[in-house]
Amino acid sequence: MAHRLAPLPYDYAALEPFIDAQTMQLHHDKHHAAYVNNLNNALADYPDWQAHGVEDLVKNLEQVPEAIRAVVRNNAGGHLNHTMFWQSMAPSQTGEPTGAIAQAIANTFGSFDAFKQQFNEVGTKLFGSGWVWLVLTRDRTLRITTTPNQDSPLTQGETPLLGNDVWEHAYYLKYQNRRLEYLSAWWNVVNWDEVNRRFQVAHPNALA
Ligand code: MN3
Repeated sequence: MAHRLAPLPYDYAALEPFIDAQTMQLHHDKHHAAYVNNLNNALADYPDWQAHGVEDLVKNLEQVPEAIRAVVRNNAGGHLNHTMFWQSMAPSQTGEPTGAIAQAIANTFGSFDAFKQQFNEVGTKLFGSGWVWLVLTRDRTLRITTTPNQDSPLTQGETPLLGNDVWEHAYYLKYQNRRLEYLSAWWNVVNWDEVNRRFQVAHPNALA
């Protein structure tokens, strides 16, 4: 059972002017596709591992055969992270969180503006390629964290609720070296309905 690249849930140009169509096309059709292909190639000689979903793979990396563990870590992680990333964005958003996650963010970080500022700062300071995340920890608190490369917070037992890709391929065509400008613009396309859905699954008892 091979892993598949799902189509983008919107047009390449749907997130303009915040993320440009050419970046979206290359990012999805080339970068994400490569993670999927590399993962399938790595698993080709390991039929017992082909039925595992990507979440399962990144949660149980230590059990993956050592010969393919690094490739699976990078490419199952890349496939999972990008699938979440596309779903975490949408056109015509308000730029403001709603529902239970809005309340939880305000309770944890003081305000949405304070949260955004902290998230942008952490994303700006991340050295090299990686992701900045809002996660739900094991003890069900919200936390901003980063992972290097294509690592998933799931490997550390934390549940990713929202993540931004700060690899240069995610923004360089439009923003060049101005990562903070990209991080700041990105809030305009965050799909808070999807973040709330994930929050609900991860923490069904959170107060609305
Ligand atoms: Mn990427």
